[in-house]
Amino acid sequence: MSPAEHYDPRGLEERWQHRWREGFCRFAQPDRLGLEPPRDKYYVLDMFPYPSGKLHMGHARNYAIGDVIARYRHRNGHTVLHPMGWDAFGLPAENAAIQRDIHPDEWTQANIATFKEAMSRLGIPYNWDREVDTSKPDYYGWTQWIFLQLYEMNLVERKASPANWCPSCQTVLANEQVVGGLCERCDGKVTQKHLEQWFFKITDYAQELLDDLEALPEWPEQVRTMQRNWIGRSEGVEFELPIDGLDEAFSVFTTRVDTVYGMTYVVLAPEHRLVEKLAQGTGHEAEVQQFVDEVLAQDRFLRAADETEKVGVFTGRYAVNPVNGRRVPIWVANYVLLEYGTGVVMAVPAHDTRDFAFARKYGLEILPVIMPPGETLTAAAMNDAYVEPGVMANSGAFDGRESTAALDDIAKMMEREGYGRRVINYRLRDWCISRQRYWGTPIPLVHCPKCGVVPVPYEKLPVELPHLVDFRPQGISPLEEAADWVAVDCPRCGKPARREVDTMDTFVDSSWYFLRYCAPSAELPFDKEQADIWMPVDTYIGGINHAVLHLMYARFITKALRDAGLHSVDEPFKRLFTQGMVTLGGKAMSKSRGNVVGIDTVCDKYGADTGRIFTLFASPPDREMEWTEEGVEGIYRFLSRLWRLFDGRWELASTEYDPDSLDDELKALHRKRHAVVKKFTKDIERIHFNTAVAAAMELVNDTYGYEAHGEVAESAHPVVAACLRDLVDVLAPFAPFLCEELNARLGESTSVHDRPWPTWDEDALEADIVTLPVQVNGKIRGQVTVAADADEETIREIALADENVARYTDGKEVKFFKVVPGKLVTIAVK
Ligand code: ANZ
Ligand code: ZN
Repeated sequence: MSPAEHYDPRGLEERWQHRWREGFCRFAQPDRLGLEPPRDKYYVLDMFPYPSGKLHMGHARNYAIGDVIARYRHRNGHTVLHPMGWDAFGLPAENAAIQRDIHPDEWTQANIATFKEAMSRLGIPYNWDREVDTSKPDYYGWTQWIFLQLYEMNLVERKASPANWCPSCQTVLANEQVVGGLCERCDGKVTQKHLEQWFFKITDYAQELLDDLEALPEWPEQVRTMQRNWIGRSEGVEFELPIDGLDEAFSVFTTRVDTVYGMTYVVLAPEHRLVEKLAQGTGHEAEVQQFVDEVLAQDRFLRAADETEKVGVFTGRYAVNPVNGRRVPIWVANYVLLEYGTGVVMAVPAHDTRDFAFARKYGLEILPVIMPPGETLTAAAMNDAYVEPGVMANSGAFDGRESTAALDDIAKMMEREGYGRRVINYRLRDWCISRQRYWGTPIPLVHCPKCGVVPVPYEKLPVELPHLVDFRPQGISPLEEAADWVAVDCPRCGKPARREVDTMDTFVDSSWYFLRYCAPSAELPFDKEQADIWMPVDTYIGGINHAVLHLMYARFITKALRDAGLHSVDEPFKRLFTQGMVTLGGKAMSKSRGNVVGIDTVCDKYGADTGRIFTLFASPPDREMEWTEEGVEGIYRFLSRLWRLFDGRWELASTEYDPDSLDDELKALHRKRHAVVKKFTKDIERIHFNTAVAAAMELVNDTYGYEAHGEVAESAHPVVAACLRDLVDVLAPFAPFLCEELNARLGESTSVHDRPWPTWDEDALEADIVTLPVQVNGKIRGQVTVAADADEETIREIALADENVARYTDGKEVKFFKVVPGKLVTIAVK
């Protein structure tokens, strides 16, 4: 035996890094895809990072998940695409650059270099020949190209609208970027600002975006639900209400037209165009104006929140309920939003919780029109709204009808009489894509005094971002400062005109990068034929924080580009996997919190393999995992133990043996190794890596166990040799460096990472030993392990001799003894 060598991850990992790069491993070649069309493609995609700050173990976990899947698929004969790139534009880079007083481009490129280095230390062989950098003209020129396509398709619109404005970031935000009234980026309070903005008409795709969620069974249900809620489809009725004494009418949107006879007042959003006119001449003008001003100064998001107190004011006017001619007072209240439905609500306090609270507060009438089965509600006795269906009352010809059944008939009546119709409403709003920031894709449009808005011709793309020295936000777009750049001849009439100075939301950049990766092209944003081969992404891995934003936008852009004829897939991501956070001290690792463990630190101390396995083993990959020093050390010890198991017998004897000729102990080992291969196969497919690794640990233990009292020989027993070989095989995607080393030392001359994935023998798994729980007088008291074909007599003997069982049976008379084969032993004693 050779003297024991220590497991030295540093030297070993560096050595393999080198050899792989030199061509030893096919999978490690960055240009491995070549030009051949893939036979059985598999597209693994990790959400690309903002190259800001340093990579930490939270990132490492994300990328390790993708790498395990990629390696596994490659070894199963797939042509695997696993690309990486940089979401390089955007606020994080810009803010960081401002802080350090360097240019965002310089800052970004420096980070990209660091990120790449860290990824290579982790041993992740991305298809670097497909790398994208969204801040480079050869990428953002195509983002502009796509903008122009959407413009031609009438999916781009300029709207003056109250925009979400973040005073601290000095920019407009999309609704999706405002969380509970705060800026998603800086947590600052968001205000409203009236601005002309560019929008993508994502609402044109609302129904398809909703319907196609059904075609995504491999997405987490939670994410699909969040998307469904964000789209917020509701079916209802819109009908007109004439205004008493005014030649005006407005419409209301309701999902509960069955309650229409119970409307006792109506409520307008404070921003509604008719508010001022309604109050005119009623003597309520001043009061209404003051109320509106107050509400508009309030936060638009908190305004409608459940916890917010509902406040309002009477306009002095009345509307007429078209179904029964009743006059009802018109109010203005904070809880009605202009952007939803028609911005007017028919209030039915008896059956709507918000309306109920409001009516009680202001002494407005409450009229129950839906009765719980067998009950009669009276306004005075009600403590809250009755929101369930029931039997209609106080509803004219509909009295006595079941409310859910009558709903449709009331809608039909309104349609017949010409003042109402059935409509579908969506909560989804159009996507505001303009930003008053520097570090983004310039919007390829020109404003001409004569021709209006003129798109930049395709052949003039890219519209390059000028290199600005002072790019700090000033409330207007910093690009305004680049006078030479702004001044341009109108592409249509040739006269002096001005470039659009807003840049695009970076979510536009990330809404199509997966298409560029799989089908790079010099003539188009991506090649159609290649895109149709590679798309959809088979597994997409990223954070749950993108459940609505990025994933909704990417789905929309994919559909729009399909409709532009650029490719033919409906959905970009077949399976979505949302990984859990890595926490330190119970909080998600983050640079801003300062609780990060850097990849370099871990690689220096323990090696990449230990870091990778720890992040994948400590908990299921979709759950949080807490980074602990003891935990990493545990994994390091495991890998050292694995190393020692191989040590001294690098030249293994044969792994051939006849399973029928094995003694019990070797047979158990034989069963175990097949079970482990099966477990890894199934668990990698389900992304349950932690249980797979646990099974490998057991096999290591069992092998040591056999060795401890088995024959210690110069060359291992073929079953042990086969165990070692299996361990190398199945752990290779997790610990690529160490397994490559062990594989080489076993005498293999080719890379384990290019070897076919091992198979298992289902027959080997059949246990011929069973463990049966033993019940005494109805309670489980112990268990017995017996041969699967043991007879009742044998089982009885073993069961009664078991010390746990004996505690309840000793000295007592056995009245009853029964074996349910393979399941249970039942004993009754007295
Ligand atoms: C009368 C009614 C009676 C309502 C009742 C509900 C219960 P979803 O399901 O989310 O689409 N609504 C309509 N427009 C609104 C606006 N701009 N701001 C605030 N609330 C508005 O919600 C539809 C319901 O929300 C509508 O149905 C309307 O109240 C209210 F027993 O009409 B309902
Ligand atoms: Zn012009």
